Amino acid sequence: MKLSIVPGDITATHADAIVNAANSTLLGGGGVDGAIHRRGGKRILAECRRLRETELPDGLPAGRAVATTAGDLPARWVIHTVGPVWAKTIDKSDTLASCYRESLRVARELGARTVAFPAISAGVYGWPMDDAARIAVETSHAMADEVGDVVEEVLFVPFGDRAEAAFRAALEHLT
Ligand code: AR6
Repeated sequence: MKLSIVPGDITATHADAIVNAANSTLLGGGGVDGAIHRRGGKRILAECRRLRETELPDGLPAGRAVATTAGDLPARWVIHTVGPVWAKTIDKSDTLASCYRESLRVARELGARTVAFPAISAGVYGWPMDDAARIAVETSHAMADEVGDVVEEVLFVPFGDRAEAAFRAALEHLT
């Protein structure tokens, strides 16, 4: 399983599945979530609403992942996951790692060969970028044995120079 860095806007990234840094309501928000719903059109929100009415009446808990259509995006699926809100006194690293693990498990079940991730929790939710990038890269790398029979490539999509530098450093640190 290859790990790559493709900086820019994830809504323009060509991948089988694009991961959304959503919130528990699944009903939209700002940041990457807002961009995905804006560019992906109404079908994504319609499926999110259906999920809320059926299997997720209380919303999607942090660390879990669920898929919908990608609507008008250049992808087949959007995988919605909810990152933890960063907190100084509580270590929620395993919840953030779980976002990557669960998203990749969903991707494998769907048959997605390429999966694009934003820097989950590193925006509105306040996670320090270097640490967010390290968790993203290390966790995805560790999933290769479990999902690599289907998922051929994981694309990290840092938004801005600071995020790109963090992801490049995290990837270099692996090898
Ligand atoms: N493409 C790629 N990355 C982006 C894009 C984009 N178009 N737009 C922003 N980013 P955030 P979170 C980066 O805040 O911290 C929403 O309101 C951004 O610069 O989108 O997990 C949800 O509804 C940052 O590096 O997600 C939740 O309420 C990274 O994506 C809450 O924000 C994540 O920033 C989730 O917060």
